[in-house]
Amino acid sequence: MPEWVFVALGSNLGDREAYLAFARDRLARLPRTELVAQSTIEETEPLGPIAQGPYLNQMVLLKTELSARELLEACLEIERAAGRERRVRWGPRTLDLDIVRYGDLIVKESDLVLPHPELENRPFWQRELAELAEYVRIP
Ligand code: A4P
Ligand code: MG
Repeated sequence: MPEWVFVALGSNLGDREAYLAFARDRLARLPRTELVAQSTIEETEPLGPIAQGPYLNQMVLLKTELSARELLEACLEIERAAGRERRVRWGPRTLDLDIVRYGDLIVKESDLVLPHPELENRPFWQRELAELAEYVRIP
């Protein structure tokens, strides 16, 4: 059974629009996965303790038969392909992909937490989720 999944895209380095477009394209091409809808792109002030430039944020709705862990691996691979370097936590990045919700799945592992724990602190994620919610239909 495919699952409805919300993935957050963020970029605050380089050609931010292009990195988001790259991520959408790569997510849409994943096996057993359909990109159903995308939210509007928002420019947001950086959250967290690190001085850095503003972000472009966007959310996409996927319908996928990949497991949460397979999707996480795919997201990390797409970040690497976008030249992402992991230096400081919450630091500037060409591309960040976060799985915000994977259906109703609840996970609390060291390398995967679902729903994403920052959801309640990020009004822009909540707005984007609300925008996409109308596309979720029982198959
Ligand atoms: N990980 C655990 N749960 C998840 C999940 N649900 N989705 C693990 C994706 N990854 C998950 O991430 C570290 C590890 O988190 C991953 O390897 C994965 O196993 P990372 O991307 O290397 O580190 P990070 O992004 O620096 O930290 P983190 O905790 O993911 O932070 P966020 O939430 O990504 O925040 N300001 C604005 N305005 N907009 C933003 O989008 N983003 C951040 C980064 C900071 N400030 C921001 C924004
Ligand atoms: Mg992240």
